[in-house]
Amino acid sequence: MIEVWGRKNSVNVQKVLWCCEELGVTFQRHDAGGLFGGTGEAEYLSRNPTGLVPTISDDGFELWESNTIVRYLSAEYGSGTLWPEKAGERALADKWMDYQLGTLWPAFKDTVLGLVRTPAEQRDPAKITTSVKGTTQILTALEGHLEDHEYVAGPTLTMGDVALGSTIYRWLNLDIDRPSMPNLQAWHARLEDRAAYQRTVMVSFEKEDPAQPED
Ligand SMILES: N[C@@H](CCC(=O)N[C@@H](CS)C(=O)NCC(=O)O)C(=O)O
Repeated sequence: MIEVWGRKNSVNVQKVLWCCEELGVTFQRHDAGGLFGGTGEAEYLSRNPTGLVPTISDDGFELWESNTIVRYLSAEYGSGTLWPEKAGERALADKWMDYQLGTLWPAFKDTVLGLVRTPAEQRDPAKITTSVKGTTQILTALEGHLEDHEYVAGPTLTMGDVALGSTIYRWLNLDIDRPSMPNLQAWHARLEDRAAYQRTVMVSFEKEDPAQPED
């Protein structure tokens, strides 16, 4: 049985939830992080010393870092689907996962934190503008790649797409200056057709209210 710790409106937790749903593995999620707290407690820190979400346990095997979790789950439960068997295709999926975590998110983070997590009166508009512009520039690489690729590593959905989806969903849905990127938008429309994506990523990414009952 897989357990996932993390609030469901987190960009990184959503990768893991979508991955589990695509793979059809049974999992139990526990709220943690953000207003739910719990990530500073000794029990949580013993699983994940960074105090961040997500964390998983797969029958006692504990793991953190969202893209590493997506790689592990894909390898363990999705060989030939989310985990491409051919090394070249797998490397392409890996490359776009690293791009998401190491290039795209660092540029885009200030936009998301500024517009979603920061009250309007405390925002730094210049910081947000710089982030929006930098993100657009970085996304031209993905837009170009998707001109002749249905999914990032080939003709079918892989872990590469899973790592990118929740970030791109935010880029497409936040109130920001956004140039038209038709290839990226067509790719994202393919993700939107997937029930697992609708259930896990196409949900509110606004601040959660722990007082509200879970759906
Ligand atoms: N590189 C880490 C980053 C994890 C991370 O920054 N998680 C954020 C949520 S997206 C977090 O834990 N924020 C504090 C909180 O939610 O309490 C990963 O990909 O798992």
